[in-house]
Amino acid sequence: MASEEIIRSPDTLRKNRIPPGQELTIKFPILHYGSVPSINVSRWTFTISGLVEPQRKLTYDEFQKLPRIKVFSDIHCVTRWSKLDNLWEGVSTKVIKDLTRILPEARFVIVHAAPDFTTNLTLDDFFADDVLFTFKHDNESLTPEHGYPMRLVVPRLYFWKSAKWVTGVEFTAKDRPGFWEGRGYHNHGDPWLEERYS
Ligand SMILES: Nc1nc2c(c(=O)[nH]1)N[C@H]1C(S)=C(S)[C@@H](COP(=O)(O)O)O[C@H]1N2
Ligand SMILES: [Mo]
Repeated sequence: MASEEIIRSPDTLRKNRIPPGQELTIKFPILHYGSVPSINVSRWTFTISGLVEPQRKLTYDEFQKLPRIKVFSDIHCVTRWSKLDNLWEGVSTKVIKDLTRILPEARFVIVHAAPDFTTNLTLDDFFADDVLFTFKHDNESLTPEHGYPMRLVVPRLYFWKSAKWVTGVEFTAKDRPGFWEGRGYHNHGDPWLEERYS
């Protein structure tokens, strides 16, 4: 049942779905720093660290067995392209709460990804209903360029927060700018407020 349910990201219900300064594309551009990592799922792990008790490390098989959701969302890249009508399938970030206990001091999440990538989110942004760790885009397995085997999707923020090749999440009391946030991108990144650079 749960796997059939599609969560609609609220921005897809707007009358005008293109945020200010954005242009529509039907392509799916590829953007990242460094080269595409080739990931062997038999060695892939997902680590939950920081202000959690206990710390957890899941194998690919363990992660695959977690309950699944589907999310329908739009993509808004800070380089000004938007791509509407994307279907994702994977694990809701809320499932983390069933895997460990998040300590009350935790207020932020640092998402860790290959190769040496991080991005930071508040707990509210990370645990929003439409945020997921996805294996699929439009019913197809993610390609290596788009994050195989797994990426985060944060539909309500610019796409740089949607880390590809995710390796884990770290809960922290203090905010810590991630890779792009430390290189001039906005700390939050709401496309409707044009939070592009800081
Ligand atoms: N691991 C990793 N994830 C990343 C990035 C990166 O450099 N490394 N770049 C981000 C940026 S800036 C964008 S716009 C999107 C692009 O995703 P796409 O290549 O699937 O379109 O990935 C995001 N996730
Ligand atoms: Mo980007």
